[in-house]
Amino acid sequence: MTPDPLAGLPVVWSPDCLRHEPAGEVWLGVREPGTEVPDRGRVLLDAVAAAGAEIRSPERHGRAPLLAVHDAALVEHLATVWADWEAAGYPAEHGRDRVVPYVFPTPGLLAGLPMRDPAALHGRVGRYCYDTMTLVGPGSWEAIAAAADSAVTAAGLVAGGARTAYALCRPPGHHAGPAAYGGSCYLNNAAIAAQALRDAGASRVAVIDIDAHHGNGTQAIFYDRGDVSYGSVHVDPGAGWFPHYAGYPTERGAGPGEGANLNLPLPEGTSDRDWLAAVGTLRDHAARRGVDAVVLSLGVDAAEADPESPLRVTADGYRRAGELIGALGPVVAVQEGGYHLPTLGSLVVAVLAGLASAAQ
Ligand code: SP5
Ligand code: ZN
Repeated sequence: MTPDPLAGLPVVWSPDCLRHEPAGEVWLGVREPGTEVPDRGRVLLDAVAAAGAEIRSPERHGRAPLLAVHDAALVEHLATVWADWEAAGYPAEHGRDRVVPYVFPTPGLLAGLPMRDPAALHGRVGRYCYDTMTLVGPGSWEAIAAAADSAVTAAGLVAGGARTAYALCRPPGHHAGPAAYGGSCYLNNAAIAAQALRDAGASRVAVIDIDAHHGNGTQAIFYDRGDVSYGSVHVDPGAGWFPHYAGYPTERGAGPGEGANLNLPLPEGTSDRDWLAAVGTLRDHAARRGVDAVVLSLGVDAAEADPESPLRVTADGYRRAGELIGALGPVVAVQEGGYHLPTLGSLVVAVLAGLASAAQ
């Protein structure tokens, strides 16, 4: 590899992305340290800077790009819930230093009744959240907004002619749907970037998701649309993996989006050969539909050493995935998962180097 494999590659980064400190996740009733930690941002920044990338700050884009893919009520909830939680005095109670819901208005609870807006904040916080692993604390909103701004800024660079741009953002986004957050995700940065590309004039956008988990939020946002396709390779939810309820191959899109959604679940233990074959299938699917710009949901948690998935992709596999996807067209890469701090930086650099070499 050349000494500066990412020379000149624009990377959009805000230190505000460090301000989200979930301080754990409640997993099967027990608060554990959690893996979506601020150090992920620091490690990634060090790695791309050492590889010669050009670091720049996001512009502030306000709420419009968020509201283009999310319900206003979800955005308002995320922007205000921590202040409300604090004002209501919960943090002073033992262990209640983060927002964690306890009641979720599932279809079974509502049983046909209309949705309510409960009076108690602790009743209301389950309304937009679907798990116990996605905590909100002081600084979370600043990071969530900075991550979305980074994605929009990276999309703007590509819309303006850059062949590749990378939004180095956290918290990640691909599990966040139109009106729901979970899976360590709050707003869907990749979907926001894809819609920003559409609004900047790209007629056909392909979202390609190589995070180890299915991006149920991105799928939901674009499920009935033909202008933004979604393809994902991920560990098989049918074999017991998050997000459990989505990511099956029978989910192919609806209405004008029929056939635009492609899920390729893989068994535990899958390594480079079969994983890259699936990435190639995603590329072919996007190419067949026609693509003006690509959004790459860039999670590297399918790596061998990652604690959150049983896939076994190597750094070389990631570089080759970058080459495959970079050949499709201009790419906005948006950071998703990837949790093994010692290798995280080199894995993301490998993908970005593959994208950059395909763009030559
Ligand atoms: C963006 C992203 O990669 N989100 C991944 C969310 C999946 N989290 C599933 C968590 C399952 C519990 N983790 C077990 C850790 C064992 N202590
Ligand atoms: Zn993941």
